[in-house]
Amino acid sequence: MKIQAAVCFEPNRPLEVTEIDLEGPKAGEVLVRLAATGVCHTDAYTMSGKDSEGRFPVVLGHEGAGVVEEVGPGVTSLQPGDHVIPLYTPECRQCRYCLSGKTNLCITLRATQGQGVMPDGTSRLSLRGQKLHHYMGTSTFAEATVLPEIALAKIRKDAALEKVCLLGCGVTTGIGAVLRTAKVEPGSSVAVFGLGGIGLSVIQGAVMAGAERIIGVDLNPGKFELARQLGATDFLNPKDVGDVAQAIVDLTDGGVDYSFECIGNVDVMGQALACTARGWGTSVIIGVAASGQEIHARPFLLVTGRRWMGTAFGGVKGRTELPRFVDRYMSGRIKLDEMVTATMPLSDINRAFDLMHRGESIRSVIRLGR
Ligand code: NAD
Ligand code: AHE
Ligand code: ZN
Repeated sequence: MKIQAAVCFEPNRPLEVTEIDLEGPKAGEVLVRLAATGVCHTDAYTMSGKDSEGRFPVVLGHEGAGVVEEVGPGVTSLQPGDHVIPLYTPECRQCRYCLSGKTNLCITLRATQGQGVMPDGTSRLSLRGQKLHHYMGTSTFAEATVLPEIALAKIRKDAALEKVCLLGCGVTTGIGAVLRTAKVEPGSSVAVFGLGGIGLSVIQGAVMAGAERIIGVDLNPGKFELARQLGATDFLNPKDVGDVAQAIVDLTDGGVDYSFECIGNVDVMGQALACTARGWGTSVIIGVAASGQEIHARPFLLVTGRRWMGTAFGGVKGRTELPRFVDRYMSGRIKLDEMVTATMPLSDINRAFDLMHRGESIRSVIRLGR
């Protein structure tokens, strides 16, 4: 079928919105008519050429929501008309990782996903006969996409797809990092480095966990007001303090209980560890750093009882847990509307990246329905 999609032909080149071909679903696959997609910093990261798994030409996008249009042979859990959120972290419920009870990092699709192809090694996307790569197994910057059944979370039909698309990455990642990965306890102190879509969602999670003090850190003071509305209690601009980690240690009588790096800056990751409390402080890396970069810290920080962790998709198992995240949005406990700072058609998608790079958006949502 012919669909409109935003194609990234090579790194650092604006996306081109054009008509492409989408092949129908094969065995175990599902064709989804996308209604909306958010734009996440990880899309910009891959566009920058710094992602070692970046494959071009490609249809980017991984924060979508839509409606099942067709299912391939053998698909049993979904049918046309179902509302779904694509999952870049699938859930096969059969692999060693799914069965471990310890992680959300299903392995079943990981290798082919990283190569930009479907599990059978081929692509469903092409332009005038030229193969286009899939991205993160989702390719949501398009009117429709094809995914394996195990990479779709079925959700209730009364939730606005233009909002719950944010649960396909940013908001789930931030909230999950707090509740699933760090397991923040009531009364805790928390520092959040970077107040974009991820950092603000960490703040939401920290409020849900009952954290008492939530310190937001960002170079852009324009991010502080929404952070305050969502529950941050203190703010620090690294430009105003010599040593951010020391400033947080001083503010909290020795360091925070938990910190979260939501930028992708390896130096800040070190600061985020250093600002946690001796004995139990836990720092969680969420930001994605460019290929080849490394983190550094004095081992003494770990010897003296701090823990350094990381998280992907907030440790959340999408098929099992996303329906409850949608329920929490519908009952007002998860804020999505506040996170959407711009909504635009696919033809304007490059503006979404401009807004992100200028620090003028939290999440832009691209409307994909005709
Ligand atoms: P964003 O661009 O919306 O927000 C980043 C924020 O960091 C901005 O507000 C910016 O002003 C701030 N910032 C930049 N440099 C800073 C510094 N040195 N000190 C303080 N603040 C600084 O990005 P986002 O969409 O929120 O994504 C954040 C990071 O999380 C990215 O690296 C993204 O790739 C990653 N991410 C990871 C996962 C995961 O599963 N681990 C999921 C989604 C996104
Ligand atoms: N290809 C990248 C991997 C980047 C990465 O860590 N991605 C996160 C999701 S970011 C969503 O916005 C993730 O899920 N990681 C786990 C995984 O298996 O990829 C690189 O840097 O090589
Ligand atoms: Zn993302």
